[in-house]
Amino acid sequence: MEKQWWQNAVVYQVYPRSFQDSDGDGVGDLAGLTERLPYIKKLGADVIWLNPIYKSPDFDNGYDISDYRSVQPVYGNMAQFETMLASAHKLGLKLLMDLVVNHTSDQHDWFQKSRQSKDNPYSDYYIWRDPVDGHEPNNWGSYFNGSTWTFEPKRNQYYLHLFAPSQPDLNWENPKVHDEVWDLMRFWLDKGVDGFRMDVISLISKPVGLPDAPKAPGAVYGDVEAVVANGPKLNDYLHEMHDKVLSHYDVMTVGEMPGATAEGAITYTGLDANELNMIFQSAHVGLSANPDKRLGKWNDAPIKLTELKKALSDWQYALDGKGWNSLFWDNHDQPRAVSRFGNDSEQYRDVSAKMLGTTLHMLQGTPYVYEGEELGMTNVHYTSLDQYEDLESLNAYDENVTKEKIVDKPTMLKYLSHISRDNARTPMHWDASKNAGFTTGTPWFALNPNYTTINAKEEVDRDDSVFNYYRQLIALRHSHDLIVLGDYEELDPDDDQVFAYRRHYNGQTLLVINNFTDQTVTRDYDQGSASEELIGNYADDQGTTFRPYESKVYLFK
Ligand code: TEU
Repeated sequence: MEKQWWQNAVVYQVYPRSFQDSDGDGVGDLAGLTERLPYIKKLGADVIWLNPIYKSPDFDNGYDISDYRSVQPVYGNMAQFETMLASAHKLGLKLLMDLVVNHTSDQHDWFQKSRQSKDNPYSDYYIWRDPVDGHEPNNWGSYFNGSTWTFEPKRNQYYLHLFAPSQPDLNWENPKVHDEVWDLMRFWLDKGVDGFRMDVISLISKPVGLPDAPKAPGAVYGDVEAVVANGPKLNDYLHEMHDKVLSHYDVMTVGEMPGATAEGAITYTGLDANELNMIFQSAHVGLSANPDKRLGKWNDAPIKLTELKKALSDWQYALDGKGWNSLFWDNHDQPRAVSRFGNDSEQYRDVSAKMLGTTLHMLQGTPYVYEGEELGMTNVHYTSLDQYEDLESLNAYDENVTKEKIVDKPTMLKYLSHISRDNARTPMHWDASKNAGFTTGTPWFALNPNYTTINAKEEVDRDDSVFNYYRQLIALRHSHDLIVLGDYEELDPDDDQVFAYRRHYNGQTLLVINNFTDQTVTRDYDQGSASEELIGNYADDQGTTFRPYESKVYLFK
């Protein structure tokens, strides 16, 4: 198959609330993003994925939409959206919107009507069930803790919400819901947007009969993902979406798919699947899950390199020639990459951030850069609960410490500081001035104090910065089909210090060697006979010696 534009692309993710404020209200906005487009262009990205900017009561920072066709006033208005889109296009940047259609906000007009009675035009837009023996209809536990069911006295029924009670799940069994979604997609596509990132799209088709989910020992609720992900009609729904909407536009799509398997991914992203272009799967970011299943992601244990290599390599092999990978270290739901997979100490932050960039950007797939990752921004290292904003983090604390007493307070605070989504949500560091140039007002969320040393102004101007290293990685991808399309060969999967792999394409070979430790190690992959060294994160080359977090990429022709 001919190379597609989205295979060659690098995506830059903008979390609008924390990117750039233009009017001093402390919240990032569309006009602020417009001002900063040249920065994204300078980095060399091709596409922007913009987290939700729609009208929302903001219980989950925009993932609870109350009107799909209007802009959240704090972000600006439709005219400012259109200006931003036109400016992006003028610079040659494409724009992906976030499509959140597993659920709406409970403030959405559809839900406001649906909850009134069992016989109004919106009654079946959501998933309603009668109580069973006076209780919830099944044992499902929500992603944001507690039951997935909330009782509505007006209907004498429960409604389903896989996330917060303020995020009721849409009923995809109802064809009217499909038509509503296709319409709202066309609304944005007709404005000229270039595609969608689809929120938890693997969860939209619920299993027949909504059976109980398996429960971990000692858990109050069942593991909903195990029974809901990749539901029976998911392929049909995605096919219909492609047929009725996507196939009529030249767009890019990426489905966020909790619970994805490689076999499933091939059916969704297969090159002839006519469903999605690629998915986000979370094998590598899920590795730190707590062995006590009740605690889910909450843990601070280090990740074993051999497991990380396996998670990434399995997906490289599985999709090669059959589907397409999305490559990411972090996003608005994950801690900062350098703090989690690298080393954010003063000594190693810079070099380990570059090493992580090298590891990821030389793989097969479409790389995603989350705002600030290109600067090596770090976790914020909070120590007290009142510093957190994110409902997932606060609910998890409440459940695990206060209600169920599974862990004590200091332990949970350690977990939060390691893995909370808030680590990624502190405002962007533009310069060393007050509030990092993010706002002239009071920021909605406190900045990471290290902005005085880690910021875009300093890095854009310095040749050997993380920013300029990412720029080179992106430029390399754009100039080598080998990096985009080459097949993948992992070297020494049992090596627990170095992640090395080769890529092969049209008689050329790429050799990528990354030292994931703070030790100096020696490795010989015959790099001495390479045609050239394409990139490395130390100024000089010491042959088979790899200094702490050293990365090298060689081309053999
Ligand atoms: O996240 C989906 C999801 O599965 C999250 O619960 C994820 O596992 C968790 O945040 C990891 O810590 C998407 C969005 O990306 C997220 O921001 C939303 O809160 C969520 O859906 C609900 O819309």
